[in-house]
Amino acid sequence: MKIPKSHPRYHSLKMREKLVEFVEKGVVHKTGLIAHGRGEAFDYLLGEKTIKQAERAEEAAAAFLLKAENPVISVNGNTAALTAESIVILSKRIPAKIEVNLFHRAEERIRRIKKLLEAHGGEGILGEYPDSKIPGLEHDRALCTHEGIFNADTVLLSLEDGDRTKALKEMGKVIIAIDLNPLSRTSRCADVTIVDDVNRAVLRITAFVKNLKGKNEKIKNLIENFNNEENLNAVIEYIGVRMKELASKDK
Ligand code: PTJ
Repeated sequence: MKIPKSHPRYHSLKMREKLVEFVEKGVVHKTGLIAHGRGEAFDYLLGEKTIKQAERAEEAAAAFLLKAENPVISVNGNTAALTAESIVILSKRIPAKIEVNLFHRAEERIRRIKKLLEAHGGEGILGEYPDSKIPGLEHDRALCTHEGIFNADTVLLSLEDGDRTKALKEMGKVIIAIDLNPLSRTSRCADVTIVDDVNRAVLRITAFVKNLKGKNEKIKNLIENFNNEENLNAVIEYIGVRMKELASKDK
């Protein structure tokens, strides 16, 4: 079905189509559609836009990524399908390594995601040949590379499972999470939680990286002044106020 550009939910419907296409291509796991649906519901509550609390977290994320010695961007099926091109641009601008790290690990899917990132100019994509394990996690979810996620001091992850986020945090890493659900375990345990759609978030982090590069004093201040708990609580409050406003409009 051709979606007309005038449709009020054009972007949202296009994203759904893209995800279905990438399930068929073997990039997105079929449960990725369910995960996306949950994200959409939260995005709807936010008004399908980047709110100022998200922007604050995006700027702090850029500061942490620029300060890091070995920053790694962890990419799964959904993130690859939705943002392959902008993830590659971000990785080059920081610069940061990219590692494919899956919840439902399957070798063929890792190769497909790697190819997709390479088609957008990605180089040295890690994840296909893991040689390390994230401690405290069972099964293949723990597999990672020493050069990448295992040795990273800062990890940018998106649409991530709470157990792995917690395990990475316990390894002492700075965790930057993109997650539309401000209540998820990942959101609660990250150092910087960006409650925004992954597409919008990656583009904004990239713009902030460009602006902040070389401004060490500003980077230091942003890192020192960012409080994730406060920012997340402000997001929840924002949703609450918005719901009340919408409810009173209908009366
Ligand atoms: O490709 P794999 O095997 O690594 O699997 C990836 C999925 C996403 C299937 C897997 O990690 C998973 O099941 O994730 P969860 O536990 O459902 O968590 C996904 C989180 O991302 C939820 O809190 C959603 O609200 C959020 N989310 C969904 N879509 C978006 C999003 N956050 C930002 N942008 C989105 N577009």
